[in-house]
Amino acid sequence: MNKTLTQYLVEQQRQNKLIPSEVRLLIEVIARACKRIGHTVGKGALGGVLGNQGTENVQGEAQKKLDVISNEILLEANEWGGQLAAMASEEMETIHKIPNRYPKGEYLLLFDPLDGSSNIDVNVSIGTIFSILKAPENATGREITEEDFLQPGSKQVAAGYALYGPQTLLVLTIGNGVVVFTLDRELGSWLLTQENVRIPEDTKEFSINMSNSRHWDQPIQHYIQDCLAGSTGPRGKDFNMRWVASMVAEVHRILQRGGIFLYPWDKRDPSKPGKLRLMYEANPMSMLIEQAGGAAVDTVNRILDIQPSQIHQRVSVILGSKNEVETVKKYFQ
Ligand code: P6P
Repeated sequence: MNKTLTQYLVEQQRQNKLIPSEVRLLIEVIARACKRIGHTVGKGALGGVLGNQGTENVQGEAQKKLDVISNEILLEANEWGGQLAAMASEEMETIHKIPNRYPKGEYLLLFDPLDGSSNIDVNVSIGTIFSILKAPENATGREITEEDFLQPGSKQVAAGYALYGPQTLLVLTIGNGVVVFTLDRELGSWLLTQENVRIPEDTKEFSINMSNSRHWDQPIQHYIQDCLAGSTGPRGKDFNMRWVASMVAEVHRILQRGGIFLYPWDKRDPSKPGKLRLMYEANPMSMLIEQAGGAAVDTVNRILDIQPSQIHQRVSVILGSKNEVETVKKYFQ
C-alpha cells in the first residue's frame, strides 16, 4: 500500500525535523483544497464552470470562471486553520489577511490558483502552484504587510503544484528532495508514487513559445537557432520541442524526463522583465527544479536569489536540466 501524504509528512516531521506540525497541517489543507479544485475542474461543462468570468485580474488578464472559483477554494480552505498570517494570489491585487475571527499563524501562503488558464476551455492540463514562506520574526503582534512577503525564493519553507491532467498529481518539496503523490480518486487520498525525483543533467528537448521568436533578445535567438540546427549544427545533436502553454505541465515533464523551459524577456513590452510572476510561479517552480538537481535562472542570476520588490513582479525564466541551463547562460556572457 502506497504511503499517504499524511504518513509522508508525519515521517518527515518525526525523522528529519524538517517541518513543524503547523507546516504539515498547512500542506494537508492545501492538498485537500487542490483535490476540490481538481474535482471542480473535472466537471467542465457539466458544472457550468467553463468560460470567462467577465472580469479582469490585477494582471489585466480576463479571468476564467475557474480562476475565481479556484482562488475562492484556496482562500476558504486556508482561512480558519490558524497556520497562516496572510495569503497572496495571482488573482488578487493585494494580500489577503486572515479575518480577525480566526487565529493567525506565522506562515505566508502564495499561490497561482489555476495556472495555464488559456487551456481550461480546451481540456489541456492545468494546475495550482503554491509557495510557503515564514512571516518575519518582527511581524509578531502587528498587521502583516505586503513587504513581509517580499522574501527571496531561497527562503521558501515548502513549494509544490497540483497538476490536473490524465492523472491528478501533487508534486511537493519541503527542502528534502521532490516527491510525487497521485490522487486515488475512489479513496480521495493522495498516495506517494515517486520519491527523490532527479532531473537528467542533459537534454535534447526545449520548451519555448516560438511565435515570439522575432521579439527575443539576440542571445535567445542564437541559442534556439543552434538547437534548431540540430546534429549538423554547433550543438551536434537534434532537439525536440514541446509547448503546452501550462507552466505546470512543462515543469512536470522536465521533472520526469529532463528538458529546458524558457520564457525570456521580449520586446513586445520592454518594461516587463518577462511574462511569468516571480513570487507564485517562478520561485516555487525553481525550488522544485533545484531540489530535483536542476537549475533555474533569469538568464544570468539564480531565480531563488532574487530579492523581490513587489508581489506581482514578473521575471524571465530559464529552468530545467542543469547543463542545458548553463549552456544558455553562456549565450548571455
Ligand atoms: P503563452 C499560463 O498563462 C502561463 O502563465 C504559463 O503557465 C505558461 O507557461 C505561459 O503563461 C504560456 O504563455 O504566451 O504561450 O500563452
